[in-house]
Formats: sequence, C-alpha cells, structure tokens
Amino acid sequence: MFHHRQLQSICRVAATNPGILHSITTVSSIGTESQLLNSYTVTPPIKPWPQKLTHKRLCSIITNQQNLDLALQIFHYAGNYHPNFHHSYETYHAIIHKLSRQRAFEPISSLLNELRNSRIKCGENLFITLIRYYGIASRPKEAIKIFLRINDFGVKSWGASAANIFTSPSSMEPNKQRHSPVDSSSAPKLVLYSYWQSSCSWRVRFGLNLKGLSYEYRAVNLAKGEQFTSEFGKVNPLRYVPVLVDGDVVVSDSYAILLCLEEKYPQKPLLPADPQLRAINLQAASIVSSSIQPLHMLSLLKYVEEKVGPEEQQAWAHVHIEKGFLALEKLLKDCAGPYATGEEVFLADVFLAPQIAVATKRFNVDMSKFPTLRTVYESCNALPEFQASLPDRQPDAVQ
Ligand SMILES: N[C@@H](CCC(=O)N[C@@H](CS)C(=O)NCC(=O)O)C(=O)O
Repeated sequence: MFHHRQLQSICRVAATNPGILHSITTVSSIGTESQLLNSYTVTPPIKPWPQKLTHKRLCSIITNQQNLDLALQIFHYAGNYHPNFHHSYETYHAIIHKLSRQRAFEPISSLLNELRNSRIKCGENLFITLIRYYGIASRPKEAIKIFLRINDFGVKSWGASAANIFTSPSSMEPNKQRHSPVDSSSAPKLVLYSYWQSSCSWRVRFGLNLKGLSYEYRAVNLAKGEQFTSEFGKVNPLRYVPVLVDGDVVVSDSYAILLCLEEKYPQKPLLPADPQLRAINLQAASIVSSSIQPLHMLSLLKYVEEKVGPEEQQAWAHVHIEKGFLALEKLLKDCAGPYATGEEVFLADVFLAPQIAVATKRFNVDMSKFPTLRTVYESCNALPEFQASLPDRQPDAVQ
C-alpha cells in the first residue's frame, strides 16, 4: 500500500535533489519507507562519477564545475548517496564559496542550517568568504546576519578576524594589515617583490588575490634601477620582478610563481579540471609570458632606443603585441565566455588582463580587432581581485 508518509519522503528527496531521481519501480510492492527510498534508481549528476570520493576530490569537482545547479546537485548527491561519504567543513566551504562568488545566495541558508546541525567543526574562512561576497553584492544586512550567527557554529578565534573584515575598507589592499582568507596560523608569510607598473608582477598580484592569499609587498623601483642593487641580485640574479618568497622557497618568474601557488594553495584553482581547457590556459599564459611581454620589456625597449632610435620602440612593441594577440584571439575564440576559457576566471585571464591593459594604455593597441580578448579584459576588470591588483593601487604607485 502507498502511504502518505512515503509520498512525503519522495517529495522531500526530490525537492533537495532535483534531477537525480531517475525512476521509481513497482511502488505497490514496497512496504516500508526505507524500502521505498532504496527502490529509487538514483543516477549521479555527472558521469563518470568517481568511485573513490575524497573531500579534496569533491572540492575540486565543485570548484571546477561551471554550471551552478550541477555543482549543487553534485554536493547533494555526494552527501546523500555516495557510500560512506560525509561532508566536511571543506566541502561545505567549497559549495558556499562557489555559490556566493556567483551571487547565487538563495541555497546558502539551508546549507548553513545543515552545516550547523551536522556539528562539523567550522573554521572562520567560510564566514569571511560569505561576508565578503555579501559585501561585494551590496547586501550588508545579510553580511551582518551571518556575522551574528557565527557563534552557532562554534568558530574559534573569530574575534580578531571579524574586527579586520569589518574595519578594513577593502580586504584586499596590499601592504596594509589585513585579514587573509587562508588561516594565517598555518600559512607562512608570503613576500612579493614587485613594481607597480610591471605587468609580470601584476599577474602574480591578481593570482594571489584570486586565491585569497595575503602577502607583504616589497617594492623594487625599476625606473630607479633598484633591480641592479646587490641586495636584489641575491634574490633574483636575473634582476627581474616578480619574485615570491614563501617561507624557505624563493621563486622568480611569474609563470613559475603562479604554478607553484597553484600546487601549494589549491583554493580557487587557476587551472580547470578539463584537460583541453587546462592546456589552453597554459598555452595562453605562455604566449603572453614568452612571446609577447619579453619583446616589449623595459630593457629591450631601451636597447632598441639606443641602437635603432626612440621612434622604433613603439612600432616594435606594436608588431609583437598584435602578432601575439592575433594568435590568442584564434586560440580562445571557441572556448571563451566572459573569461578566456568559459564562465570562470583561470590562469589565461590572469596573464591576459594585465597584458591587455599594458597594450592599450602604454602602447595604444586598438582592441577592436580582438573582441574576445576585449571581453576577457572587461570581465576581469569587474572583479575586485583584479581591481586590488591594479598598478595605481599598489603602495609604490606614483600618481
Ligand atoms: N618571464 C619573467 C619576466 C620578468 C620581467 O620581464 N620583468 C620585468 C618587469 S615586467 C622586469 O623586471 N624588467 C626589468 C628590466 O627590464 O630591467 C616573468 O614572467 O616574470
């Protein structure tokens, strides 16, 4: 017999898991509620669904999923149907970060209720993420509501972070005492040698901001030749910025730095999971860093000026930037969305946006010939993480 309670069970499951109930078999032969629930054929929302599911793997699947509905379904499917899988603070953080970043706040309150009832031990980052994105979305009331609920989740050491997040006008201004979205207790202090106008440094600033990593800004004034001091020579014998110091590890070259960051700090991946999109991101980043920027760098332009003449500088830079942009436009045309490889900002964007800014502002390149690249720039420019990385907002900027 088909009971009212059984029907309620179906509705409850269907409501929280849209799209994953595939079929119900022979209802009349089902006796109990659990028999009824077991009789569903529940199909995973993505194929192939991993046989072995770890928290890290789920976080990466959610983070790389471009479709928000699907990301939510994946989260629910893992918690409800994957054998022996239980959500963790990290998996809740991944889905809440994903949703709030895209301003899809609606499902968040029920996720928070679930999280609170689960008694999972929570860290502060999830709440900082939420407060920040409510802030960015100009929803201060919701930000305050989250702040007031924080004690329900038993977060330790929240006081100091809270003070920072609400008193700092921007949580992403460099070289100021500010809160880091990674737990500062476990993260070594990062130091970035940078110059405000250097596009290579800009990439790293943008990447660090996307990953929510705070760092100390050490200015190297290229205009005054500070790259040639013996002190800087010890940090980078090649005498270029950027250089990142992460504990005992000193890495120069923006490409190497960003790949090292990607390995060590997986939050907000800069490379997508899809192998083809991953390859395109690496290729686009490499085109900018090896086949465009080196051909208009300061020392090379000085050489051209001395050996050929000052008027040749601009023409030389133009030819090489446009050649590179043409190749990038072709490379990205079919996979681009608002960002270089779709709906999410990745490594290609991190390299492209500063390069496009330099091309237009310093070398007057006309971007109407490169509509895909122009869109990528506009999308990045709308991001607070990019805004905080702008040359003018750096401590060594000369206005
Ligand atoms: N491939 C390196 C290039 C670094 C580079 O060219 N840095 C420029 C600033 S964007 C520099 O330090 N120039 C100093 C000079 O030319 O003397 C990277 O991507 O970091």
